[in-house]
Amino acid sequence: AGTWGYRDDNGPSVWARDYPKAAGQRQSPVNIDSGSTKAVKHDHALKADYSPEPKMSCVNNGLTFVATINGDNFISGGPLDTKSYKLASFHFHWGSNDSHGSEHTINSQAYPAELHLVHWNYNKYDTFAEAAAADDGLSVLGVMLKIGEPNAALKQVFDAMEKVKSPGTNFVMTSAFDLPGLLPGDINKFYTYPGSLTTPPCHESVTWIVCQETIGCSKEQLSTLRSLKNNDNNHLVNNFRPVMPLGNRTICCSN
Ligand code: BO1
Ligand code: ZN
Repeated sequence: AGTWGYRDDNGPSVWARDYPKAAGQRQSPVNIDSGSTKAVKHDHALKADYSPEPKMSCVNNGLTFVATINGDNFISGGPLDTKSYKLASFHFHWGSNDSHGSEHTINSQAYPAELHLVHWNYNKYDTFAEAAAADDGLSVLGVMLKIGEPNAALKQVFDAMEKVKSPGTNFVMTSAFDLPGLLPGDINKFYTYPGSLTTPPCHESVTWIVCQETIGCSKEQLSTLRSLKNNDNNHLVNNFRPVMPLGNRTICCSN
C-alpha cells in the first residue's frame, strides 16, 4: 500500500481502498453553486476570537505546510450557534499554476490556493483525534487566496515557508504571529455545509465554513508555496482533492 498522497498511484482516486470513508456521501470539498445555495440568517454572527500566537511552530510535512496553534483561539456563531470551536492548526492546498489549487470551487472556479483553519469542538470532546471522528467534532474555516495585495500576516507565513523547503523540516517563529490579521475583512459572508476531512481518513466530521471574501497573495508568495519539496524530492504542488458530489446536501449562504 504505502502512504496516501497526491500521485496517480496514491492519490484521491485510490484513497477509498485504504480509507473507506472517502467513498461516503458527506465528502469534501464540493463545488459551491452560488445560485443553488439556501439563504439563511443565523441567530448569532460568526465570530473569530483570535489573538497573536507567540512562537508559532511551522512544518513542511511533505503533503502541506502546517502551522500548529497552542494559544486559545475560537470561532462560534453562524452554523456553530452557541458552540465554541478551538483552533488547532492551519494549512494550505495549492496548485502548480494559478488556474487551480483550491479544494472548494465556487461556480466551478478554482483559486490558486486555499487556507484551512482547523477548529474542534473542545467542550464536547477530550481530544482533537476524538473530535475528528465525530459528526459534530470539527469546523474548518476555508479562505481562498487570490493574487492581490497580501496582508502582513500572510507575509509572516511565507517568510516561515522559506525556512521549511525540505519535507520534515520545521521552523518556530521568533516574533508573535498576527493570527487575527490572516482573516478576510468580513467573515460573516460565507457558505456553510456538512462535509469531511479532505484528506485520509476523510472522516465525515466537518462543519465547513467557506468565506466569500478572499485574502490577497503575491505571485512571489505563490512561487514560494510551489517551491516547497515533497517526500519524492519533487515540488510540492497540486495537493488538493478534486470536488466530490454534493449529493443530498444543501449549502447555506449567510446573506
Ligand atoms: S482538511 O481541513 O479537511 N484539509 C483537514 C484534513 C485533515 C486534518 C485536518 C484538516 N487532520 C488530520 C490529521 C491526521 C489525523 C486526522 C484525524 O486528522 O492530520 O493526523 O489522523 O484525526
Ligand atoms: Zn485542508
